Amino acid sequence: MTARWHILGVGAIGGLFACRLQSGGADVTLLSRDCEEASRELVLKHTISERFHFPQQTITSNQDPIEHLLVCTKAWAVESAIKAVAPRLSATSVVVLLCNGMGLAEAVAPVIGEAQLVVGSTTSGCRRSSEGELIVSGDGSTQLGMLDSSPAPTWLSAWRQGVPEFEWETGIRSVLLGKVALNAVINPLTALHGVTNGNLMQPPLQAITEDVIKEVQSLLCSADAGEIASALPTQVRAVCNSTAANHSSMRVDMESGRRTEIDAIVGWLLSSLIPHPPATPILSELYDAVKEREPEVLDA
Ligand code: KPL
Repeated sequence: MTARWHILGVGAIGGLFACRLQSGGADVTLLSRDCEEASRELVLKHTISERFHFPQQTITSNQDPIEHLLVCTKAWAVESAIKAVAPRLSATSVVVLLCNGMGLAEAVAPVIGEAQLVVGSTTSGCRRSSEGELIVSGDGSTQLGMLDSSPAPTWLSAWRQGVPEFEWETGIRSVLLGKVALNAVINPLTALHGVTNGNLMQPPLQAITEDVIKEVQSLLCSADAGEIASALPTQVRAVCNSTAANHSSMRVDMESGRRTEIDAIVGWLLSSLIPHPPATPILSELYDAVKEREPEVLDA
């Protein structure tokens, strides 16, 4: 039977996964906050250019049940976005969070009732061109899993067929911790210096990148995540190289005058990972510098 997926948060990553799931055989509908159009075309440019067509619903216009919901909103918008569709969820629904940052599952759990919550991580590189096309700069890898380490569910077919380097992961918390550590290194530096991800691997920013990696490693080691800490330098290098031309999501947000995900990324590492974190002066300074640049009136 064809799986039905609704996508909430159709930015670069949400759009990319909408195309990937449709390619994998799923029946995909886009959810929009304000767009009245009943359908939408997305153009995906990778090695070739492809056009995908989707039905579209405004979040509140339709009350049909949602079977599978993929959430790709900004971290700070996840809770309110899911609240808006919560009446369409039931005990048989699946909600997949594919967002940057940590602490989101805990915030969302009370909102989704008995629906099943799945969390995920991707290192896929994708940006939107000024014409709105989705430009893929790196396939990356994508993992989904449940925080209680449940084995793979039966609805993964479209993911396995449409998403490159996809895996179901029973140790998803470690994957998310690795990703938040990676984002804590790459995102604030690229945003504050206005550079591409690849620039972090070259002088003059290579030295500060290495210093930030060391501070993030010290946080991870104090939280008994030594293995993730050891893998971090290689991970940062690999992602900076595979998405070298990319603007990180935090850079894009900052340059567009939007709220960033600094709280769910660096804020979480500094305040929620462990009760008594070691001193991380550079990371704390980066956090403050990004907060200073956040717009005063936050968009929703
Ligand atoms: O997740 C990302 C982001 O920009 O938020 C990376 C992996 C750094 C790719 O740009």
